[in-house]
Amino acid sequence: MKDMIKPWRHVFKLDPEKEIHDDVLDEICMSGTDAIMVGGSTGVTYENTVDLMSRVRRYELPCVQEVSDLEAVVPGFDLYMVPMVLNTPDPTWILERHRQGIERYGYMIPWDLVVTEGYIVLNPDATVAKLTRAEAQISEESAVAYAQIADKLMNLPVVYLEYSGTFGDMDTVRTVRRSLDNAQLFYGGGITTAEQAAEAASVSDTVVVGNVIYDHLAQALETVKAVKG
Ligand code: 1GP
Repeated sequence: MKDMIKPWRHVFKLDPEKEIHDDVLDEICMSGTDAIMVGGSTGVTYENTVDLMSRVRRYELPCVQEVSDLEAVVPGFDLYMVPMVLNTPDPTWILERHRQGIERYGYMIPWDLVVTEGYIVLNPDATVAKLTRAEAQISEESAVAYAQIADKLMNLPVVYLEYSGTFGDMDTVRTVRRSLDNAQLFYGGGITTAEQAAEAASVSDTVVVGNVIYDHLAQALETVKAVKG
């Protein structure tokens, strides 16, 4: 089951806090993207997540939850992507939330559906950077070192370079990817055009497209072909 992410080249990330009209959701789910990821940094609740999941479930494509709040974990997703933010000095976002979740709900966690993401947050202005107090202004060498902690020391299946809200430094993304042996590299952040999507796809394994869905749907849809050819 966890291996289902391996062939993914393009993923749309939907924020349960944001309204999305049925017609827009239809275009997103029928776009040819490889999967829908449901998640956001703030305002994610059980109710808005159930609502969005059940609407996406009408389509055949995989639908996964990126877990950011314990109270909002909803049964019925294909997989649960669990971030560990590596570049924060605050253990809350590396271990503590995870410990609390396992202590409270461990008996019902479907471990075979859990995929851990080694998150490296690289846009200091992103909500996730502020929330987790990530040290986002780091050198390329540090980003590579964090990625290698995830890949080589922790054996995490996914390294996620999170530039949420701004288009990232593609040289850094390329260098990080070259430093990985096994982890799958997800890139997310600031993709608003087909060109950016193609560029990000050329230096990462999986491209995540978020906000542009809500701002410029037509451009969001173009990113699918740009990534998948
Ligand atoms: C956010 O990485 C994703 O978690 C995508 O970022 O919303 O900037 O596209 P954008």
